[in-house]
Amino acid sequence: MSADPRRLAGAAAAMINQRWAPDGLDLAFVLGSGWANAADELGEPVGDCPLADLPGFTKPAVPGHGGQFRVVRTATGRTAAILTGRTHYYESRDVTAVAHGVRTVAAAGATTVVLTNGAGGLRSEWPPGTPVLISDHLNLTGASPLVGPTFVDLTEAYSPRLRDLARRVAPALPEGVYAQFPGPQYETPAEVRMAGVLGADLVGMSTALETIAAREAGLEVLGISLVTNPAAGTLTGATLAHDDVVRAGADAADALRALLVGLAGVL
Ligand code: 8IG
Repeated sequence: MSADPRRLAGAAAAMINQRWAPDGLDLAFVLGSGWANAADELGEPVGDCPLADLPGFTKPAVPGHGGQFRVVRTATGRTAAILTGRTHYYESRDVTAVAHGVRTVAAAGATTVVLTNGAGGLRSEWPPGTPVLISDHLNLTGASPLVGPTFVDLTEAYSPRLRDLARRVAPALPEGVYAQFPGPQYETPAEVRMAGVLGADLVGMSTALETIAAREAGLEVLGISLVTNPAAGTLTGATLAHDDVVRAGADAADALRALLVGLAGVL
């Protein structure tokens, strides 16, 4: 992505506002692996288009990831964007492309973003299908979407206020630290052990970089992982397959839909 990132996000935001949200967005949901099936019922549809039709977005390359942009009016009368798909760092090591979604919804007026993902879980008490609130992250990509003297505070990157609201909807939601690896390969068991020693409870490939960009853009962030597989080596003998990830999402769809609808009611 060579054009100025802020101008490109502004162009996408202008199109969104003109077509579907003249008074601006209030919030946005980015639905990752396993979550896209849960997009229905978040609100009354206002309009939608393929993500790739908006300036600066490209088609998601991953099977099991959707690629739609949708605007809905929630039950509480708020205007929400739903992105069923995202650009991952591993696609072309382009952090600007990774940040484009959150920058766009911020430019379109959103003040809150719910970032969801599928992740490997390091805790045996979190079987596949368990949603987990992200309390903090380890950015192990060696990359950042920020350039220049942009000293963004990440002390409360994952809003304690929004985590409290989420627990009001789903009191049993556990919390954990999300470590983002660059991918696309899954971790080795040794890398998972390393992440555990460093304090990680979840391993993934998307959300830390997006959160950094979202905080720079002034968005309040709620992060939720769906554990779709035990992280490599945490179950003896098990190997990782993308099909299992897709299946865990399909199996959890009803519970995730209820969680998202509940969140839409309080955010
Ligand atoms: I879904 O086990 C999903 N995404 N890094 N490791 C990493 N990303 C993931 C995993 C996993 N499962």
